[in-house]
Parts: sequence; structure tokens; C-alpha cells
Amino acid sequence: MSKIALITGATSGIGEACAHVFAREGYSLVLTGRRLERLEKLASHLNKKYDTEIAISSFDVSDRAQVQENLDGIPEAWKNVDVLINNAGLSQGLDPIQNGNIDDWETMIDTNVKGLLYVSRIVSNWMIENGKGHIINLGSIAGKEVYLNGNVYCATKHAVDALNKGMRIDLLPHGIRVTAVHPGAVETEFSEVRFKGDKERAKKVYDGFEPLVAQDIAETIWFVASRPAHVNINDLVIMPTAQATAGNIFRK
Ligand code: NDP
Ligand code: 8X3
Repeated sequence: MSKIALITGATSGIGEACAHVFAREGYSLVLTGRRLERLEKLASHLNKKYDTEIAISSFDVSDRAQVQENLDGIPEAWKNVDVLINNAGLSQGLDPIQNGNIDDWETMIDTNVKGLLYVSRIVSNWMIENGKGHIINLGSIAGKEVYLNGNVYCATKHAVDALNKGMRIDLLPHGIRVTAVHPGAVETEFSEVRFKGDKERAKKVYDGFEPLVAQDIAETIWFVASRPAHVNINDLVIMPTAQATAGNIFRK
């Protein structure tokens, strides 16, 4: 089998775009996400287009037992993972801390922090056993800065930033590369999820400027993954040209 990339959150946005780019580059793929139908459709499309070998595994990263059961259940040959893209994540709500919805806070913390940890704990052990690997964590500009009402989402992405550094130190003796990619505004389903299906409000986030698209991030992740083995990009912040900081977007 060719090199293998395991992508969490491959049913939409950045994860789905990564699946396309890594398939194009000849990787075999383990695609995960909760929406099984989307995984099946994507796998069939990529298999036809690039003749890609694909395993799919549908689970909720925030459910520790599901993560364990589903990753354990992947056929042994597929555990020879070269690249793990820890992409599954979400934001829920955009409210001041005093009005925050506690269920939303828990969902963000459970998905963006605990989910990333559950997956990394298992896959990093596969990588140690295989003597190779590269973990690419999706942080955010929200992991570098804090913006109005971003409170808990920003906290989860700051945690990803810290975990990215910690993983790099801990996995250093095993030759495993660890990178964080931190995008600014990327137009995906992210804002629809944040605003719980309110498409009009989601669309407004990107009004008056040209945001990044998922393909921009996927090509960047490919660049990071395709450096020679002795090169590791530790941390990469990528923004739309029209965005200077998390809260500073120039709109026409
Ligand atoms: P999308 O909403 O388009 O995609 C999010 C993906 O995460 C989906 O495939 C979704 O799959 C998956 N996901 C969410 N929750 C879970 C869960 N509990 N278990 C398993 N999978 C889950 O958003 P993006 O592509 O934009 O986001 C991808 C990553 O990039 C996230 O970590 C996000 O925080 C980060 N990011 C996004 C930015 C943006 O502006 N869009 C900027 C900076 C970072 P499913 O629902 O099928 O489970
Ligand atoms: C997504 C980008 O600025 O909405 O992480 O937090 S932002």
C-alpha cells in the first residue's frame, strides 16, 4: 500500500479538501467523521477519480469509547499511518462569557481538545511502533489571539496550540514530526455550524472580503507534509490577504 493519511473531519470543508489533495498525491486514506453517507460518497468519488485505496470509519471524536472502538477496528495494514491530520473541530455560538451556553462550551471542549487527544493518543502509539509519522493539528488564529465573544472557542484552540508544542517535545525521541496549521477566516460550513444552521448569518461573516477556501488550507497542509524528512514546520499561520488579525478584516 502507498503512504497513508488519516484525516478526522473529512466530511466537509478543510478535511474534505485534504482528502482530495492527498488522494491526488497518491496517498491511501483513512477518512473519518460522524456523517457516514458523506464519507461513503467521498470515498467512492476519490476511488473513481484517483484510484485511491480508502478506509472509512464513522465515529464521534468526542466519544472516547467510540474513538477507541473504531480506531482499534481499522484493519492492521491501515494502522501504518504516515500522516495524521487532526482536523475535526467546531465552534458553537458567539456570546459573551456571562451569557454562554454551557452545552456549547462542553461540545467545543469535548471535540476540539478531548477529541483531538483521544485520536492522538492511539495514533501516536501506532506511529511509535511503525517508527515514523507526522501529526498535523488544525489550530486557528483563535489559538493565537482572542476576539470578542470568542472566549471558549479561542480557549480550545489555545489548548491545541499548547498540545501541538507538547506533542512535538514528547514525540521527538521517536522521530515523529508535529505541526500546527492556524488558519484565519476560511469559508466552509464552519460558520453555519457556529450559528446552528443560520445560513444568512453565516454568509455575512464573509461579506465584503475574499476569505480563504478549504483548498488553500489543504494545499498548505500538503506543503507541510511533503517537506523532506529532516524538515519540520512547527507552526504556520495563514490568513486571507484582507485579514490582519482575528478581529481586523478589511471589508470593501
Ligand atoms: P467544517 O464545519 O466544514 O468541517 C468540520 C469537520 O469536523 C466536519 O467534517 C465534521 O464532520 C467534523 N467534526 C465536527 N465535530 C466532530 C465530532 N464530534 N466528531 C467527528 N468529527 C467531527 O469546518 P472547517 O473545515 O472549517 O473546520 C475544520 C477545522 O479547521 C476545525 O478544527 C476548525 O476549528 C478549524 N478552523 C477553521 C477555520 C475556518 O475559518 N473555517 C479557521 C481556523 C481553523 P461531521 O459533522 O460529519 O462529524
Ligand atoms: C476559525 C476562525 O476567526 O472564526 O477558527 O475563530 S475564527
